[in-house]
Amino acid sequence: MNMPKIPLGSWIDSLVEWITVAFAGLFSFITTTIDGLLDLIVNVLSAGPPIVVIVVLALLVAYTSRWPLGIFTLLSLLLIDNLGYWDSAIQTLAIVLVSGFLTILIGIPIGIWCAQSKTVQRIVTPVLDFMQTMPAFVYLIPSILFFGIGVVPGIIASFIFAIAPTIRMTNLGIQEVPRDLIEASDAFGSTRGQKLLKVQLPLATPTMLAGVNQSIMLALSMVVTASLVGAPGLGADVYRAVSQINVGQGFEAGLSIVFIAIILDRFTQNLRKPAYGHVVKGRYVAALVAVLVVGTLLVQAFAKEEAAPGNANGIGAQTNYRIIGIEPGAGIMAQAGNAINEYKLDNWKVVEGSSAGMIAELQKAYNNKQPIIITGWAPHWKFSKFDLKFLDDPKGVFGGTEGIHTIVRKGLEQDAPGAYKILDQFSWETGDMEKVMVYIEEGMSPAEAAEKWIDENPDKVAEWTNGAQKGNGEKINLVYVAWDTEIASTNVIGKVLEQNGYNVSLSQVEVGPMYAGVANGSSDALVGAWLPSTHIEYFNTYKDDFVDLGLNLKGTKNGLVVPEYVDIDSIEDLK
Ligand code: PBE
Repeated sequence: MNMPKIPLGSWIDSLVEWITVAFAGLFSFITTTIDGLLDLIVNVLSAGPPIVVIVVLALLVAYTSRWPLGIFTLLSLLLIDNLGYWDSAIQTLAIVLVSGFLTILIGIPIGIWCAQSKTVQRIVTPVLDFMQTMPAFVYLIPSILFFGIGVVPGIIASFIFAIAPTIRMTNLGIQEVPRDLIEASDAFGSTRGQKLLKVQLPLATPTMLAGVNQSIMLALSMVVTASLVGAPGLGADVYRAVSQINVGQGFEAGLSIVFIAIILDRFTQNLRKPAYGHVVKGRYVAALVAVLVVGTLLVQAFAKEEAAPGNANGIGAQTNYRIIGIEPGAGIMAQAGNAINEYKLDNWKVVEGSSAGMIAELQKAYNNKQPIIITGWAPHWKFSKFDLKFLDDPKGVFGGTEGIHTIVRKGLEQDAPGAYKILDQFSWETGDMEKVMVYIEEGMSPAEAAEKWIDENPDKVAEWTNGAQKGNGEKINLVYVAWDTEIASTNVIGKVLEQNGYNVSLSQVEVGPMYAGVANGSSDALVGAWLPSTHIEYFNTYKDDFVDLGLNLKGTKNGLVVPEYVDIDSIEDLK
């Protein structure tokens, strides 16, 4: 029997779309609040020279967790600073602290409620199970739509992923309060509130804090994931290292995360009973920290008044000086970085994330007619769906028009001559590729779209397969990055190879790994080498270890792209 597919995915899509519109006000409120909170923490931590902040933090950790951990904190933070990851570490710390704060703010009341009502507990428990088992990646998708690209969707996703232990342990802690103590407090006629505040919560505190500690550690484990949607910090450093295959940088940033994890873990474990609590009372230390924080903020507030940036209504102020970028390893990201230098756009930054995240952000801005600047490339379906324009690039930083090459591993010609020939003869035009992209954008799966295009263009395909010997089920692996252009081309050529007797698999990877995979022979080919400028670094790194089969498409273009309604025309206008 042929059961129709239940359209669960499209129901969720419509639901999310509806929520995005209906609660737009709420979401922008949340975004502003969280952003503000983060800025606050980052500002305080980056106020003085790193050494001062590091010493203060080390003293604080020593106070709660004894001097050896204080020394460890001192040395490890100094090392982080020395390696050049201090700013990232501050960002990461701020992200984790805000997620932790939100978990306490929301998790503890829910935990208390669960402890007080069996019905609530029965509803909440499976929800928590669901939240913890659903891959955290999935939360990123609606988060981008609701909160836009940047750190906020990352925090929200971390928060959803991390809140469960706080709720569970609060509930558990309160339920574990011995019956006789409850009976005693009842016998003395205490109200529910008194019972909760004076008996249950104090006795439950150690268990609750164990939950908070776990939540914070879970939030920290999310920082790399969060960087996919543009959250800055050590997570982004790790992601960038993967994207560019930079082993050393990956290790350094990873090590910094480990240090921060150890420090945060011990610190939160000992917060309730500071190791030197008998020497100085906890509340004095807390008061001192509060004075330091507030003092720093006040000083900064005064200092800022004077240094207000130039044009308050310019495109920079309207877009928060953000250029919405894509995967950190993409060639266009390096070009955008160069553009910032060449055009002296000192205030501007390029937000790292993913192509899909960039599109979501574009869609959102476009719907609200808000100004936005993205890193964009053609061919791309976005030009047929939205009214967009490239900003002029008088200095030629984005390399003018170029093309896309096919690159195969050494030895493919001998091992699978037919496949080699087809890959070599593969060549099409921007209009062809655009068609496939539009089919996909309209809802077809990439494989279906590729098949449809192949059915519609038998002549072109015949030229590619002309004279190629049929395969005998040999395995061919194609690597690609999840850029719309490469999704289209790789699926089309993959299908063609399959129809010619090859057993084709496609692997989606990051940019660096795409090149490295073909160079070390673990993958057979890639059809997404943007040359001569976009991928020149990768190309030069690996060029001796693979075979460049030349162009499969001409006339591509990279640059900064804005919607037509944004009234600037050149990158120079960003100044
Ligand atoms: N792109 C699309 C890629 C190549 C394909 C322009 C985003 C890049 O910048 O590396």
